[in-house]
Amino acid sequence: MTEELTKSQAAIQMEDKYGAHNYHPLPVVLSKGKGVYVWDTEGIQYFDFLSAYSAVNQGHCHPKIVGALQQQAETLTLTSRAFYNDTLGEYEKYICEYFGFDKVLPMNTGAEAVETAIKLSRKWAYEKKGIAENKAKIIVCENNFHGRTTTIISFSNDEDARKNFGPYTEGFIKIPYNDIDALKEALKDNNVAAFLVEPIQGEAGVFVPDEGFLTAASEACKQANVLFVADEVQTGVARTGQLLACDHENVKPDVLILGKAVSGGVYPVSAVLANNDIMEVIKPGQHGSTFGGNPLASKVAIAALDVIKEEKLAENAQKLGVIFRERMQKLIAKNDLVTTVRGKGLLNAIIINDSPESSTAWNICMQLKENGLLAKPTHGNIIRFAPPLVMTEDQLHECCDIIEKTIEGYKGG
Ligand code: IF1
Repeated sequence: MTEELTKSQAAIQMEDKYGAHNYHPLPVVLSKGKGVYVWDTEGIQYFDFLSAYSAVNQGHCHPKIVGALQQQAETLTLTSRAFYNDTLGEYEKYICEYFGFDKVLPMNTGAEAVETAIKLSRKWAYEKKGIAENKAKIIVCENNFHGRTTTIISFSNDEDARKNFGPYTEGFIKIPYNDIDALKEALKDNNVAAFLVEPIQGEAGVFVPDEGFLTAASEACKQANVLFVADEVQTGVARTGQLLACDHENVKPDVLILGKAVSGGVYPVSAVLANNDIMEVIKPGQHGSTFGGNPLASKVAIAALDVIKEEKLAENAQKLGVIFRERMQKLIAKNDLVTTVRGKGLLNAIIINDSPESSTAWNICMQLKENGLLAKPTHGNIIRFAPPLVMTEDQLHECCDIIEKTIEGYKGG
């Protein structure tokens, strides 16, 4: 007689049988989320220390955001842009004033917003900068992560992300991250339209550039009449202790890319913001999306961004981030399994003292799960820690206790 499967086992089996195997999730099956907590199908509670890759900054199922979704869902969900509606203008005004830009082009996923920014930058280069058609180039950084579309993976150097997805889109120049001299050298090419950069490289392993890099990069781009395009899909919306990671240096990008926590993880919402001299190159029929800027997305995004300010989540991320890194430094001082902690606000990572090819980081995450905290390695031996920004100081200490207990008690294998 076959043994009765648990709900979790059944769910995993179904995904394995019917779903593409494009992920390798930690073996936990979640069925409920609230604030900083998630519960699995067996009712076990965990601290969520990934926040759906920084989409759930406001905490799971935030009542104000869910309420906005529910109310609009019973009113008007989607009109397409073939007609006007009574929410899009309100949302566009709200988000432009919120981030300080003249205009927004609303999209749905982060990758779509990155693609939009690439198209916008190229069009600006041809029609405003005067670069010869099809000659525009965009500078990107090694070890970037900007999404998974064919054009975006064309300038990735992550073999898993790009191998056998060719032929690749041309027109990208790769430079080392955090290397202002390499950027200045690349900017000598008169065909450069834009510099596309993550203010902190998330997927690569939470690489924080040197203090002043963003300022120097932005100024070098201005000198070269090149657009400074900040991909804040993961670092934006208060995650790093400021509203935007660029705000740590008071750098204002020419083009701002947002996603993830713009909706608090309740609905796919992304956005590209720029001033009129750039955004005006886009004319009717030249770009769009069925769901882009729909009434549901608009109301959810307004509520999600309200929550960030009302609950002072950037300030909380800044404060708790300092505490977190101090706690990790104390752990590093007494245990050589962890060598480094790095990050800003509540976007942090620890480096495990083992080869990237080892399964140590994965095994530690499996043990963290057993101890009530969910996190996942980014690359190899790096574990990203990104809890919801609504976490309290006491909860953060409880999580650090779990991490400490897990590292101290790790027996390998
Ligand atoms: C996956 C990574 C994080 C992003 C930045 C654009 C996008 C992302 C800076 C695209 C998306 C997600 C994608 C998800 C895992 C996650 C991720 F590990 F892939 F790199 F967060 F670090 N710019 N990041 O981080 O946004 O289209 O996904 O809405 O693809 O595995 P998206």
